[in-house]
Amino acid sequence: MAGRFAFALSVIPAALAATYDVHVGAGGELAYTPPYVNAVPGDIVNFIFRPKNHTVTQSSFEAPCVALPGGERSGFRPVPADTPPFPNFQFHVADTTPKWFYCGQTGHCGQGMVFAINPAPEGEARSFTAFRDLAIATNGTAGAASGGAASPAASSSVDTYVTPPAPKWATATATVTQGQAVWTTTYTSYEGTPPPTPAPQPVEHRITVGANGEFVFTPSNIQASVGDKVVFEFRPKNHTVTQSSFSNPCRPLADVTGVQGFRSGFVPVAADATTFPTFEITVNDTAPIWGYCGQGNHCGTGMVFSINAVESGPNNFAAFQQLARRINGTEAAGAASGNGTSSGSGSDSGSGNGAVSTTSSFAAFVGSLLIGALVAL
Ligand SMILES: *[C@@H]1O[C@H](CO)[C@@H](O)[C@H](O)[C@H]1NC(C)=O
Ligand SMILES: *[C@@H]1O[C@H](CO)[C@@H](O)[C@H](O)[C@H]1NC(C)=O
Ligand SMILES: *[C@@H]1O[C@H](CO)[C@@H](O)[C@H](O)[C@H]1NC(C)=O
Ligand SMILES: *[C@@H]1O[C@H](CO)[C@@H](O)[C@H](O)[C@H]1NC(C)=O
Ligand SMILES: *[C@@H]1O[C@H](CO)[C@@H](O)[C@H](O)[C@H]1NC(C)=O
Ligand SMILES: *[C@@H]1O[C@H](CO)[C@@H](O)[C@H](O)[C@H]1NC(C)=O
Ligand SMILES: [Cu+2]
Repeated sequence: MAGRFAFALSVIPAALAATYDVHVGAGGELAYTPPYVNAVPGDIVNFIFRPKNHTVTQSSFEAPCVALPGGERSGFRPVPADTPPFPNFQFHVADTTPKWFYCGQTGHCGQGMVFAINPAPEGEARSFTAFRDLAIATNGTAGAASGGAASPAASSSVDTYVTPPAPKWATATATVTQGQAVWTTTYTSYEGTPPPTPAPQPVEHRITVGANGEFVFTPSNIQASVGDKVVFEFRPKNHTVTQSSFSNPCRPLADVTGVQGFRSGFVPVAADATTFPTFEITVNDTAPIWGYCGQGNHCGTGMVFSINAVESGPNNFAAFQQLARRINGTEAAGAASGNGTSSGSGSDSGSGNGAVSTTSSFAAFVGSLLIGALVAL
């Protein structure tokens, strides 16, 4: 295992590898949360065992509640009530073929306590719901008769994918003092979001866009204080920096909320360029900021970034990137937030309202960041 881990580190660019936290039995429920993830080689699925006594045991699709010979298994992980830190078990994703798991505790699998990595989309024969239904139908026993393919009829209309809930936003005001300037800001916040305290000494953060020809922001998730600047530096190809929202990673913020987010527009950079154009925002608010590249399907491959994501909560950077990949850069996450209008197709529709500087001097752009009550992000 250690060897495999080292191998993964050596060949997978760190920025592309994601770790997905999956809670096992959260809230006393017989469920994995989220019930499945879409992952790419190099990613890690980090199972966190909550109280009770569960397992993570690999199975086949056909026999959801039977251990797969040679498969991964955590063994029983008894956890007394309310005793963090919780034990964990990691599964290293080596390929994109679907992987199926269940809890081996008596009766749990038969009640639908199953998990999948890279299941087929809902509606198809080997979707997560079809797998879960099969576990329930066989009541935790031997699985589908004669190991045949699952009947698509086993798939119910219940969509059990749990998109992380939209955070409950609150509106707060704070008096912000920075140097000579004092102003009252209204900002959006939720539990875990720090107050908009300006950095004693504003910092300039730099995010490289498309380094080494990869569809990636480097770094892709930063913490910044009020007053800090974030400078995006565009590398060769033709990317954008476009603000979006957690629930709709690949659509401009304005399309979803009506709030004009920042956007760089397309910034083509020649392959042999030696100076790199930049696009800059000033952080006015510690509420999380989400964004993506609007070129082609870059967003669908995970070309997204966040600023001040609350990593301890469900709406963390990894969940955001996973959502972008899951929807493959296309429509909104249906269940995510009540009014998901879903017309968009992950694009940056125009020149944008930001200024792109072709030198390293800063454009005088201040991001219009999530001011006011954004109830449905
Ligand atoms: C956990 O469950 C297993 C299987 O039912 C059992 O053998 C083991 O004693 C349990 N551990 C605790 C601490 O309850
Ligand atoms: C399912 O299995 C449990 C034992 O795990 C048993 O008590 C229960 O009666 C079974 N239910 C059905 C519908 O077969
Ligand atoms: C950059 O991409 C946009 C959108 O695909 C396209 O309209 C534009 O022509 C591209 N620019 C260059 C220089 O390739
Ligand atoms: C954003 O920050 C600037 C100072 O960097 C300040 O002048 C401006 O009023 C802030 N905007 C809001 C809406 O708070
Ligand atoms: C993702 O979208 C691209 C087009 O943008 C398409 O070519 C590709 O097949 C899609 N992949 C999946 C897994 O749907
Ligand atoms: C959400 O959609 C419903 C009906 O489609 C509409 O009545 C409501 O005003 C919408 N809410 C928002 C915040 O757009
Ligand atoms: Cu791009």
